[in-house]
Amino acid sequence: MPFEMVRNDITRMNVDAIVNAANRSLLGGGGVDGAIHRAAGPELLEECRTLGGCETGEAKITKGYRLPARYVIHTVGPVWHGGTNGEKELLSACYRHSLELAAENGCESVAFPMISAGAYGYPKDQALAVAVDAITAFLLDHEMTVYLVIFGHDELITGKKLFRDIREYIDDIYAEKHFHANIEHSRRRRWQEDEESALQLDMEISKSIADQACYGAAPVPSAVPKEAASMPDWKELLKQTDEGFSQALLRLIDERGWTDAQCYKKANVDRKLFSKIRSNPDYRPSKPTALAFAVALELSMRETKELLKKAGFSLTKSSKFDLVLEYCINHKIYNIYEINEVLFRFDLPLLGSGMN
Ligand code: AR6
Repeated sequence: MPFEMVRNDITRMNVDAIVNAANRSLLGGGGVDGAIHRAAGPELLEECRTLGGCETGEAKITKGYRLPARYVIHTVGPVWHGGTNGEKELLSACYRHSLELAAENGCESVAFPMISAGAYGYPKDQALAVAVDAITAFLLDHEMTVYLVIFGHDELITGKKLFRDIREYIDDIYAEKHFHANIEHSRRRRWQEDEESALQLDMEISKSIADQACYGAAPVPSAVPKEAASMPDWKELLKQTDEGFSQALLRLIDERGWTDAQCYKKANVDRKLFSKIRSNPDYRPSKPTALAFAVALELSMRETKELLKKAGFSLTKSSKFDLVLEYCINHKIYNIYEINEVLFRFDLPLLGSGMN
């Protein structure tokens, strides 16, 4: 996955470079800075002494010494003074400069802590938003795997509106499930019936097309509802029913006139995995990957279900993950990073995929 949020201690990250939220002296301190120096050993401080400090918003690189990471990139975040002193631009510059330095040094994977979000007092939600924007902007024209490491479970407690709305939505559904078992039961039956009538419709459409192939122009079967009768091109529909996930995906990309890169970047899927999907018509993605493409392509709920079906999946009301996706797609929230932030807060799998 090109961009991923993870819960971890950054000193344990097995990546090419980890980023340190340092101070301008670069001579160590508390928080993540202290943890990195302790884990890397005294040689790190020795090398830092040779660097002559670092300005706010800039970045410098050293070796990683005893850390699993090859390099440490030291950046200095802004101290929060209320948000009117250029804090956002400076924080964004920290991410950009660190990533540029990582690219110059051939790093393919980099892990960041939430710079400035501890001792420097930057409000966590805002710090997170700046981090996500800066990292995803960089990834638009670079191939790299970037982790944003969230430390501890209390990090993102407040949550923004979208998270609260979705939590409410899920709570409502769960409450209904627990306290109105009968309603739930009849709902289930209705979904089942919907599914059955959809299946019935599929069968009738297929039969009609088969008739058309045998006897020429076929009339619309009388049992097919009006909406189905106005469907554009039945032959096309059957062709689409037959195509696999990979073919469907490539067709949808073509229909939009997009390049592959526009699509896989929007889907938070890495280039290597996309090449694999492109070259293998039988490729079966994981559910989060299939959904990542549905979101990137801004599919409707119905189109999403069709695409998922081609990968062998469906959406259910009893899965929190599915409910988050259902809410977002129904509300036309197609920013994958925004959705991933919500999934992350719920401790659910994130959308997108990589080869590793
Ligand atoms: N792994 C990942 N994230 C961590 C870890 C860890 N081991 N430890 C803390 N964090 P802070 P700042 C998170 O205070 O706000 C230092 O003394 C932490 O929860 O380390 O940029 C420097 O020398 C928070 O979300 O850095 C500077 O003087 C984030 O890392 C000053 O603090 C940053 O918190 C820099 O302050």
